[in-house]
Amino acid sequence: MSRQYPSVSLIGAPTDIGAGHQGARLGPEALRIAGLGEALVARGVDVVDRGNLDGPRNPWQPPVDGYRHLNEVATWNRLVMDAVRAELRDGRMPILLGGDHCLGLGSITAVARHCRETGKKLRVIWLDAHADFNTSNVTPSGNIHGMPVACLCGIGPRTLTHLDGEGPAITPDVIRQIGIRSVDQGEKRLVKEHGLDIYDMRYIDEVGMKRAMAEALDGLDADTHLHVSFDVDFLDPSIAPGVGTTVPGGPNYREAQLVMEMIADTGLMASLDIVELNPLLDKRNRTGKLAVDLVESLFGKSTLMRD
Ligand code: NNH
Ligand code: MN
Ligand code: MN
Ligand code: MN
Repeated sequence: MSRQYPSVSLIGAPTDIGAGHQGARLGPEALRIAGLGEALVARGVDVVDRGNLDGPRNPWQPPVDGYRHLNEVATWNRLVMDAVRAELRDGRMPILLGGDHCLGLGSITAVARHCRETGKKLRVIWLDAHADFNTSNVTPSGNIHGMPVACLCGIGPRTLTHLDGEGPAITPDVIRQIGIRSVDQGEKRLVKEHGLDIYDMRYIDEVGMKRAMAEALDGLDADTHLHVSFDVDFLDPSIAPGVGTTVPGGPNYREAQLVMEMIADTGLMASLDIVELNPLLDKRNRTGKLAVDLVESLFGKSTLMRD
């Protein structure tokens, strides 16, 4: 028999408020059409689709003081935080359907709070081509989807670093970043300064995905809440073209599967973000379907005889 998973709630956050391309706001529908809910039901998971959150539209303005759409980003993230928090309080597993990656801020702020309240340890696995550790001083774009990790660690504007009225959600030691291959100039200095644990593509080339993931997942125990923040641009663009910021040289299909399978093997994943899918840049929802395929593996689909 397969492992028991907690009940899942799908939460759509249809916005590209933090991105430099429009189209990620269509991500939740593309994931639904690709069969995300049905695929989880087929895995024996109880799934409820909560529908979409309703936040401000994208005014498509240039950055102001190094931030594009700061107020709208804060509003969307508060909505996400409250929705994720409600599901966790109910003992359910929230799956955030983005939307761009600025929403990881709201999602993980809620998860971190839940962990403080329940005495759980938190580990965040951040699957991405980018480190998302920019600040208004160093960002090349002003796009806040390049800043959520810094904000979560308390580096950023107070509206974002204190989203729930409390202090920064996490410290850098909570995070493991996998697949990184595009870090901006000033961002490089910041990630070093703050000691971020980054398994970049160079390291993965050298030691292999298996060892990189084993290290990233080291030290977990039954009291750990594992949060996975899956930026679809983590994947190599040859298999996942439907994202706004493609970076060549990402994990191939098998490497990506291995990542998901090794996470599934821990049995500890308790919340998930799927972000940055941009159906307008995709080919026949291919990237959406691939994302669903990989999420199925997060729920144990391709793991034989280990349940
Ligand atoms: N680092 C770039 C920036 O801050 C790109 C960020 N884009 C992302 N991050 N998709 O995951 O503008
Ligand atoms: Mn819980
Ligand atoms: Mn990202
Ligand atoms: Mn990215």
